Amino acid sequence: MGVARVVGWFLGILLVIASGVSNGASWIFITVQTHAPFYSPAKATAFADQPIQWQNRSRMIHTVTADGCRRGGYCVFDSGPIRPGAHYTISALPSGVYPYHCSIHPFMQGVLVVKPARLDAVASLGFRSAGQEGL
Ligand SMILES: [Cu+2]
Repeated sequence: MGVARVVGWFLGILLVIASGVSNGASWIFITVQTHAPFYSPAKATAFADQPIQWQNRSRMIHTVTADGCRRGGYCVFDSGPIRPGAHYTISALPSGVYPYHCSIHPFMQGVLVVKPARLDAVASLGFRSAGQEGL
């Protein structure tokens, strides 16, 4: 009886964890803080169709600014000031590697790696085979 109850509890907890993961998997969360790593995780990986949200958990204003903005290149994203307790969300990004920083505190640096969405991968396969037919 005791064992069955423990097993039941365990399965229940597994269910809760599994449902939490399935809901959470569609979002990537990055914490913004005043101590290293300033963006946690410092290197985050997402699929192209996953929303990414930075949450400012510090008591200072920060930004999430793609390095390209600083170098006068293609400015993929720039949050502008994110107040304490506020957040910044990007709903989707093309696949690529995006180093970024805080424009107020340039020593705050992070990297966002965006992988192709699985749907994109299927679509590109279809496109490739269609192109071969035309040759
Ligand atoms: Cu900052």
